[in-house]
Amino acid sequence: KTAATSPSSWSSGTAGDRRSKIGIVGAGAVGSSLAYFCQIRGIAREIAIYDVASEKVHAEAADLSHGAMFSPSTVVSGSDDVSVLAGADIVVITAGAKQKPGQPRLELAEANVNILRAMTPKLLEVAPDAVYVLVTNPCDVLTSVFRELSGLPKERVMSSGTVLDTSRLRLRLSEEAGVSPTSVHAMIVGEHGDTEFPLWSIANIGSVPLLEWRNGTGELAFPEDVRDTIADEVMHAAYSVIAGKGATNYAIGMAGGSICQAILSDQHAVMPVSTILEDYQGVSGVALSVPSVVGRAGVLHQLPVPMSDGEVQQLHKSADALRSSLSTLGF
Ligand code: 6V0
Repeated sequence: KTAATSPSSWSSGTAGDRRSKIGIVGAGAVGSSLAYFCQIRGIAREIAIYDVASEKVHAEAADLSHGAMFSPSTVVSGSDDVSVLAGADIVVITAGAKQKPGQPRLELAEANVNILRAMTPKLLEVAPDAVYVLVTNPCDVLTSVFRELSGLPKERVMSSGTVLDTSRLRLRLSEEAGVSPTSVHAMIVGEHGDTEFPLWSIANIGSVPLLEWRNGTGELAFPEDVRDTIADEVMHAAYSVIAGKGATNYAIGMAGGSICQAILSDQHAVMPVSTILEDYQGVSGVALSVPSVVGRAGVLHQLPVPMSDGEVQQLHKSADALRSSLSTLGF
């Protein structure tokens, strides 16, 4: 049974490709926030949500649909039948167990791999041409696993990776520098998790190299100890939000929705999404976030940005962490 609501007869927004369909697996905190962001931005003509929890998915779709008068016209459907995702251009996977307070993301891996293994054949049957975006944690591990289970081309399998962490980093830097987060060009790369790291060596604020940015009294604003503190705060930001409210959902919903928009609008936006690397700074065969160009076909290519020797070492450390998790899981 599918709950669907007709769109209003007039559309006020054309922020994305309005003939398109976004499928979301999981109507939990993350899936429903992502749907909300896509709806109010008018990113797609249709948003379909699939979840095994029948009452929940119908209720979320109905609640979103009831905002029809206040958002660009979008059909929102929800079902416990996977066929609701039929013909989706993008499928975002948010289903699965989530991090408990203090729990490392990799501990979630086994349960979420099993969920993914069970649903992959059904997803490929109903949405064979979709670009797949993994949000469920550990998202880099699941990206590698889904690529192997699905056999899809690697450009069509990505994860939100460190896109959210990058937004957190830009917020912190913008607070320190007193400029908009959109004027901060800095990225977290590597694993979405404990080995992630900022690419400090090429970060800039309004075209000024971050390492040369000075505060009001003329002192360097971001010496090593300040950078280390900020990197640590960003890496642990999720833990304090989870401790306070049991989930992180709004910012990841916006991050995932922005990836959908970059895909459907063929933006060629540079984002640190995670895809399987092939000889990127000497790393191959695991999914990690690096600056990547995102468009209609998925990850169009990865940017060969300059990295310091230390940053290359950190990328290899992330790759080692991923390889060890994948081998523990039998991949
Ligand atoms: P939630 O609110 O518990 O929702 C999960 C949903 O998945 C529930 O509604 C379940 O019914 C549904 N579900 C479970 N099994 C299946 C299945 N087999 N088929 C369909 N639906 C199923 O969790 P929440 O939405 O908070 O988090 C979802 C996932 O996102 C977790 O793994 C989080 O760790 C992860 N996050 C990833 C982030 C990232 O940056 N990559 C950020 C935040 C959360």
